[in-house]
Amino acid sequence: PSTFTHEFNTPAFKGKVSFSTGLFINGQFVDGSDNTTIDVINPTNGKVITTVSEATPKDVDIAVEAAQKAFDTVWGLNAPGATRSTLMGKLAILMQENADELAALEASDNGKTFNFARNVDVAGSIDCIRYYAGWADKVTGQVLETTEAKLTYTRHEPIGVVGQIIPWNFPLLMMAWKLGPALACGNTIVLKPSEFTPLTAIKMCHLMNEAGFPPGVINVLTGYGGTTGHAISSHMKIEKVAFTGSTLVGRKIMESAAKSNLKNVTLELGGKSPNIIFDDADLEQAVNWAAFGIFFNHGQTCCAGSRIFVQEGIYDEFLKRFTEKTRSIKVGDPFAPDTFQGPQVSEVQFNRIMSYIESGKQAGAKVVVGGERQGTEGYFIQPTVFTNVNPSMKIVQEEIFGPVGVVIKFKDEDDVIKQANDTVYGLASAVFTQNLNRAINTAHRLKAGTAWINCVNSLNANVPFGGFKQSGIGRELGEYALHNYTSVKAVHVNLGHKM
Ligand code: TXE
Repeated sequence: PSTFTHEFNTPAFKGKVSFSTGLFINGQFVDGSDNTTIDVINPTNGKVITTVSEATPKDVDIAVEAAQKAFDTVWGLNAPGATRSTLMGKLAILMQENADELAALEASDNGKTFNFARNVDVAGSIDCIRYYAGWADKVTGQVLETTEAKLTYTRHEPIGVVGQIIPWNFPLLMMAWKLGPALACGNTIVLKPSEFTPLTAIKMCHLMNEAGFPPGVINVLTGYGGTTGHAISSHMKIEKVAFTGSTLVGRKIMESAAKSNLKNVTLELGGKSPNIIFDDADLEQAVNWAAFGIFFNHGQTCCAGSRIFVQEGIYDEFLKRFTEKTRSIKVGDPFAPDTFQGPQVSEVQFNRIMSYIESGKQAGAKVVVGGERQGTEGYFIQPTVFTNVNPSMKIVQEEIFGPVGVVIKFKDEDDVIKQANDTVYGLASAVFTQNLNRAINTAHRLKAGTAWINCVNSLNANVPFGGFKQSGIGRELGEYALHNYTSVKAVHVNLGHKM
């Protein structure tokens, strides 16, 4: 397999990084069976950073076999929870020791800033692995009282080999969200990172070997969605698939699962989350959070607060301040210390977002700030705010997944709840007000898996995350995510009932 070698010499991180970029199967780095590779692109300039091996459906078969063998011999019911917990704890420590390198890799192929990568993605991933390390020896069933002639209990058994397909917006974090609960429950894994951002996933394989995970417990296949991803979701020997990505592909995953072995499916999909700002909100805070809500991670956040609803009494003042705030956002080199927003992840995404901006302009919406590409090289886009929109516009209904927000005026609580819930999505929502009753009533009436009050984009490893409606099925994080990775067996023991 090829090797990625790079000498980082940035203000944030200096040092030589070098590792093999093969497929990770059975604890080894190997070439894909067709010997083909995928170019990894630097989104600041469109140039190739390195190549990684491309997995074929045959490689998926090989990885599944390795994962099954590991499940049957050294993992699953053969590895006590304490053993799994210890290994996961070691992995968290190694991630901590390699945090700067992981952040530099994340910034390189994703384009997010080194600072956010280090303080959000890497830090959150370490928290997540550590949190689930704590669960590994606490996954238990229940004893259920039935009759005195019976002992009845449940076992929460690991499912077996699970498939996990993740996106490019938070490459390491999404990997951690997937690995954590699956490993804690004793499953073995075949994971596919996004073809756009494979570097941190491969680095993690080196760390997992160093931590001492037995070969085959975790297998990572870099490959494309339509081939490698499809081979995972339609595999007859994979009993469960977990996916984060677009709603379009989420449907395909369910279809492949239904057409193959009816594998269990969990999905974390898109969103068009409302951010509601009432007249009595702390205006400065509301402006700051609203900007963070839509522009954090360049808008490439499934829970991005992309529809900003502002009550009529403060609408003009909010818009003035929000426009100023948006204008002040520093777009540029991900490794520069004061950059807030780097390039979008890929040319495809760049073009998609620019065409949404164009469609907003064509439909008669008003650009109050931004609305253009930034610079002439790389995939940079100006933070953009639209007003004068109506509910039928694509920019109001569809997930743009870029630094583009719409600001919409509303009258009162009933009006805004109706507008906010007028979407096929239901991932997240936010409310800004200093009135406690209004805050909680609104949060309860919104149809979304998360409701933030006076904050946005706030996540914790022990708090569940996931969508209502077309934003997904199942919950990640917290104790809730463990349910995705166990099969519940009911055991009935006869204590003396005679026939
Ligand atoms: O996502 P895809 P794309 C949304 C966002 C974005 C849009 C398109 O709106 O603009 O999706 O992004 C794998 N079988 N989100 O096209 O294709 C693919 O290789 C199995 C929201 O990049 O869904 C990658 O690993 N797998 C989102 C993963 O699916 C397939 C995060 C996600 O890619 C496959 C990303 C197939 N047929 C995008 N086709 C979120 N919820 O956070 C692709 N893949």
